[in-house]
Amino acid sequence: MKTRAAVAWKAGAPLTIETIDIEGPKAGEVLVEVKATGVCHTDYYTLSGADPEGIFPAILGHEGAGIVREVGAGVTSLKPGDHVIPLYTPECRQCKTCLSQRSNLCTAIRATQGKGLMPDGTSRFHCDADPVFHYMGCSTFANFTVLPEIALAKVREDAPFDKICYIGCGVTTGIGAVINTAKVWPGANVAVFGLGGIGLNVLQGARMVGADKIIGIDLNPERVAMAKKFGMTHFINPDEVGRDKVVQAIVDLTGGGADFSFECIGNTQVMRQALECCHRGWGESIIIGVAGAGQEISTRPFQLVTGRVWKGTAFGGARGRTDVPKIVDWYMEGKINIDDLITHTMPLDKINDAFDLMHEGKSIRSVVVY
Ligand code: NAD
Ligand code: AHE
Ligand code: ZN
Repeated sequence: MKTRAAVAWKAGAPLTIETIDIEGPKAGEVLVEVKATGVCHTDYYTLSGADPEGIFPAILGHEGAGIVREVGAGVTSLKPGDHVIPLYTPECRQCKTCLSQRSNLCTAIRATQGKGLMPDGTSRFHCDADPVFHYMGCSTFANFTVLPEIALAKVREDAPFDKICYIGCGVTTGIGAVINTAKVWPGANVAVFGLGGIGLNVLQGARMVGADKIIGIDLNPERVAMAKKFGMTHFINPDEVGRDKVVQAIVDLTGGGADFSFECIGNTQVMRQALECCHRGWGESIIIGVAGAGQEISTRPFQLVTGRVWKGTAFGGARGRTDVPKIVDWYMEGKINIDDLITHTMPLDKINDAFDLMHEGKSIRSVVVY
């Protein structure tokens, strides 16, 4: 069959809307009609050419929601009509990592996923007989896409696609980083670097678990009003206090350092600040931001010797098939706010506007509605 899709032909070039061929689902696979997709900073990161795994041509997008239209042989947990959220971190429940219960980084299909291919080593997308690569196993910038069964979370049918698509990455990453990865405790002091689509969800996660001071750090002063709404108690603009004084400002505000910090930008200099603003003896810094090819982090080992901890998180440590349906419930029960973070919606043919709005600092999340 055919599908409309926004194709990334090469690094740095705008996406173009094409009608391309999509094969039906093979064994263990599912055809999904994507109803809505968010545009995450990571989509831009890969499009920019900074992603060592970036391959072109590809159909980007990994923050979607939609409806199952067809299932391949052997699929037992999903049927046509089910509402689903694609998972770039699948949950096979059988690999060593899934069985360990120590990490969400399921290994069942990671190797082929990183090469832009389905688990059998081929692509379901073609344009003029040439393969077009999948992205993060999701490719939600296509109206129809194919995913392995283990990479789909089944969700309730009364939840609006144009809001819950954001649970496919940003919401779960931010809130999950607080709850699953850091395990922030009530009364903790928290510092959040970068108040975009991820950082604002870290704020609301920190407020949910009862953090005390929740300090937001961003270069964009226009983020303050939204950040306060999502739980920020104090704001630091590095351009106002001086970029080399941010760490001291946080240490002063918290009486010794943050119990937890989160880097939600992808800037390795800021990652260092996020570690060094943590409390001596126990402060933990969680890296969420994704840095470009070849970039490295550094600090004095003394920072770790004296008890600070550096960690990272992917998809907020969430086990997608288990946790994502629960987060959809939280949204439907009014426990978390998604609506205010979706600042822009657009049809697929305006998808490049979403990247422009991101760069201009005007959007939190743009959502493409098919
Ligand atoms: P975004 O563009 O919406 O937000 C980034 C924010 O950082 C903006 O508010 C911007 O003003 C601010 N900023 C930029 N440079 C800054 C600096 N030097 N100091 C302070 N603030 C600065 O991006 P997003 O969608 O929130 O994504 C944030 C990062 O998280 C990206 O690197 C993205 O790739 C990554 N990410 C990681 C995961 C994961 O699972 N680990 C999941 C989703 C996104
Ligand atoms: N491909 C990059 C790494 C990109 C990356 O870290 N991705 C995050 C999700 S970002 C979502 O917006 C992730 O989950 N990583 C774990 C994984 O297995 O990919 C690179 O550096 O090669
Ligand atoms: Zn993302």
